[in-house]
Amino acid sequence: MNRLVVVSNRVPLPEKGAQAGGLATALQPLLEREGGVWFGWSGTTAAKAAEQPARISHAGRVTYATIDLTKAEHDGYYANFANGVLWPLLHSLPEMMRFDRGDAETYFATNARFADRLLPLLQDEDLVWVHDYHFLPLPGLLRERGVANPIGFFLHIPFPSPEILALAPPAGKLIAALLQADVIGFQTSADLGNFAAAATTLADARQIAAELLEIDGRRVRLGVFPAEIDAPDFAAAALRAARSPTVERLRRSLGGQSLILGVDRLDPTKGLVQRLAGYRRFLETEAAWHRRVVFLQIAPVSRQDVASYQALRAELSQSAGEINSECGDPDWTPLRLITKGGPRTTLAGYMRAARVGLVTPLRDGMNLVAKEYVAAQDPEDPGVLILSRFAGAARQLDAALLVNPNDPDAIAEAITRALVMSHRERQTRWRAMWQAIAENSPLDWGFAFLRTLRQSGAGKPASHAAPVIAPRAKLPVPIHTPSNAIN
Ligand code: GDG
Repeated sequence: MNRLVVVSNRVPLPEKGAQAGGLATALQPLLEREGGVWFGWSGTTAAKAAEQPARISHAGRVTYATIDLTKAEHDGYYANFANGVLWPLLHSLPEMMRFDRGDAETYFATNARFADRLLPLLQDEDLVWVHDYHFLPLPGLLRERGVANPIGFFLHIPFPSPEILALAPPAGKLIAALLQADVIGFQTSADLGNFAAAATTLADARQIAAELLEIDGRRVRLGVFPAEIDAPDFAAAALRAARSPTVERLRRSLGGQSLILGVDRLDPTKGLVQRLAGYRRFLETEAAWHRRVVFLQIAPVSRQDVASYQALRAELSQSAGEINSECGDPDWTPLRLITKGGPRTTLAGYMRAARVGLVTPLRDGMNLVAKEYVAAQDPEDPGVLILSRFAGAARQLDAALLVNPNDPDAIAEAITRALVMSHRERQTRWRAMWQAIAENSPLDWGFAFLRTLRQSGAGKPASHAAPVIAPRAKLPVPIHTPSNAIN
């Protein structure tokens, strides 16, 4: 096996401990088993850009290589462009986008600095696997620096229609640079289809087969690789955790009430505001369930250096306070909103204790929490998953109660339906979902991608002769956006 070099914005440095987030959940098992280099941001901002090479540390078979960001890079590349423009657009939430040309320039320049720092770490036989929206232009920037290794790219989040992506002025330039990868992977076939449409309309690619593009005489393979969890392993962890003092304490605190559970990074795409509205509607319309249910929403704070995330935190706290003060009673608090994270194994135990798993993102690449909730259930007495139809996971978990997350009434109705569902229906639905996830694992996911990358015939220098991005190129003028882009 060739050495694997993974590039992702955040690197789960062992000394920083476990962090909430799907990318690490998906990738860590592969790196730990196969070994390799994990390169990205240290999570630290420094006063000025250091010229020295990436900082190296080792744990097990993994070499971690990280660089600090300057304050300006952090703001322009990470907070404003990656999280303020690309994250909402790729989730088809354009009204949340805040574009500034200077941020876009910093995004490209910071990607170039990552490329410069990665270059000396690369060896001829390495497979380079770049992850997520922080690094859309990195494949092009690496080619421009003469990197001929196979380069794969995986997008963990959804890909929108070209009309929505085109709302970001540098959309065409981003796609052109990304097309310098040999394999580009997506969570669902819908994401892949949207990307193919963007590649042919916003860049000069030609689609020559369902999963094959051609550009400048090179072929770019596309593929669908749904991110997975190790379901049997998570089930075993949930069973163990269910007997732990922490989970036992939660159970005692419920005093026989049914637990409804949500676990999400505190992020606008996770539909938390709409979810609380749905729960409130349930409380308003189902007085018979008062004192018989408790909704625990665990929402570890995320990206608190981004202003819109701080605003969301405040908004959620306010709605939670209103629900408890207006729908609760002196002897009953219907909602517990916790913004602290916890060990993943404890979460597994909570999931097992929950009668209802409420997973209602407005849009989500996959949503591993949905799969974890299924895996955590007691097969003899499983709970019910309520899942947004706009999560990638809904394609595999179609036996969940699928809802439109924008519709509080639909969420309220699904909660009632879940609470009264017969034992038999719960088991039938759960078995179908378990079958959909039990055979897969994050290792299979990683190997499937890397197999495709190795087989793509990538890495031949002749095929990557022409640079696509001139260093410090000026941003192109905004491309034409169809007038019916979003109504
Ligand atoms: C991105 C995409 C895609 C949650 N709280 C804690 C904690 N978690 C763990 C969960 C789960 C993971 O974090 C979250 O994964 P998701 O997939 O649900 O969501 P994102 O973080 O948005 O992930 C997503 C994913 O990448 C993988 O490709 O599915 O669409 O957005 O594993 O259990 N873990 C710990 N403490 C917590 O408090 N340790």
